[in-house]
Amino acid sequence: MIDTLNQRHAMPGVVQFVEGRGGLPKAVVSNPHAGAEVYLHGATVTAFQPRGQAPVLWLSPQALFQPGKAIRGGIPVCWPWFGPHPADPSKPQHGFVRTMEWSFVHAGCLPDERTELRLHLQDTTDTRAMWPHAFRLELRVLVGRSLEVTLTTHNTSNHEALVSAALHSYFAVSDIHTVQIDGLDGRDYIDLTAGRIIRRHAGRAVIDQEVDRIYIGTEDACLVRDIAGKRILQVGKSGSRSTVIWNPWSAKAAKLADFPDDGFHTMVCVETANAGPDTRQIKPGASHALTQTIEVMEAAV
Ligand code: TA6
Repeated sequence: MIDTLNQRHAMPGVVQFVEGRGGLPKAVVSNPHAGAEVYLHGATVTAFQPRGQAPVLWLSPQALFQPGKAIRGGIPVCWPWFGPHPADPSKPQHGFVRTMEWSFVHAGCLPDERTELRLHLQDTTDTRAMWPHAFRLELRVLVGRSLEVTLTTHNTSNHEALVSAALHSYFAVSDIHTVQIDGLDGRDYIDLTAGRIIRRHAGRAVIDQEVDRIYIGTEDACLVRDIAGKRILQVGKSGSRSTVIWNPWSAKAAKLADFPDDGFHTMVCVETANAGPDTRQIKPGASHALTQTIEVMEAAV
């Protein structure tokens, strides 16, 4: 598999394929702007590090790199439903594509020396048993000073499809106690720590307990101010009307086998999504693109 991937897609000095953790194949990108890594498992971006910066994405040291398990960290792809299945709790949380092996279809270099990777996935007998639609998914990753990730859904079936989805990004922060998140002021959110009641957010978001919120009807970028880390992460988006904020805090972190008990101190999820009332109806033959763009701002925090 690795040899075939390198024969077809490697770009000497820029893109190469290696056996990653658990022996799973991953693409390793190195260009003048940044380094990055993408596993074919779940099409999961697990690393992004602009030159001269600390790693931007958080990856659990206890993450499981094995069939059927989602990678804990990086940018898991939640699709075709976000959270528990709306009607059948026996179906996997966050859909089924983050645990499937995607096909790597393209690696290329843009004129500005950004690196473009594309991965595809389409329906199978197993997926149709869980979700009765034909589909083709593409994940495109653009590695530059910023990281641009686009999940495009192609509804190749002959009937409308309801899709909720998320680019479930885990960001590395120096100290969660000094993190502030801008961009959510005045927005309503579904509070999953309080029985999904809807609250209205005012001001900056701080994380001082378990936080699990789906902000709805928002197309705004977020700024993750990592005061202790002396940097700001800008999380921009398009094709998305929901933003999810999550930190498990201590009790829930202790219950997650693939999450260190103290891991909540150095991560926060800011997810570009369409969930709840923002679920998308995709007509037969139509497509929808969900994009998250991550950039380290040079400005002082
Ligand atoms: O991103 C928020 C959330 O839906 C939380 O409720 C929590 O379950 C998190 O996703 C992680 O889910 P996972 O299935 O990856 O453990």
